[in-house]
Amino acid sequence: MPEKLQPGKISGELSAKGLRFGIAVSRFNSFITDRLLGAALDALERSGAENGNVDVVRVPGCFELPLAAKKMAQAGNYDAIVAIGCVLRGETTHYDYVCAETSRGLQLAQMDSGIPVIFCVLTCDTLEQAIDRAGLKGGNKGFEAGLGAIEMAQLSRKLRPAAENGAARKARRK
Ligand code: INI
Repeated sequence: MPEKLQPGKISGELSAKGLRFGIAVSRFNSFITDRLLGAALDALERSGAENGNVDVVRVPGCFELPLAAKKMAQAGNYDAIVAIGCVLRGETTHYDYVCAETSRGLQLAQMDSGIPVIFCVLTCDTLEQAIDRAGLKGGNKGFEAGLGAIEMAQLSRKLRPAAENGAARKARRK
């Protein structure tokens, strides 16, 4: 590492105050997704999110998450979206199609909209693996997703085009 060069450090702080969040939740495997949702809301609340700034949208299954996430992101009302779901492997190849299209669609949703979309979709071989990640041995991936949404929302504000930052600065001065 060179000794003199001090690069600027840009990172998103973990404060949800004043930020707006949209959460899309799959009803399929709701035993798991409700626990992920609870933990995501807990992370937002503990980090300062305010009533009225968080909306939850329910969809039938993971396959429907990308469209809901994209529409929420494009609505212009949210600083970040969290997509919550759980896919459990069955006896057929259905699992593979749902996992592939859900992850691909959610990535497209954030790349098309420019709004962070956090991937909180468990893809597990067994129910036990999912339970471990929804509040047992493996912690709760919903809580991590909530923190990820805050960090990415804050970072996106810092990385937005200079013209928008100028407009925002002007608006704050008024
Ligand atoms: N949806 C899930 O969210 N998890 C699953 O495990 C699952 N399995 O296994 O079938 C699942 N299927 C439904 C799918 O997401 C769609 O809702 C359905 O195909 C209608 O488009």
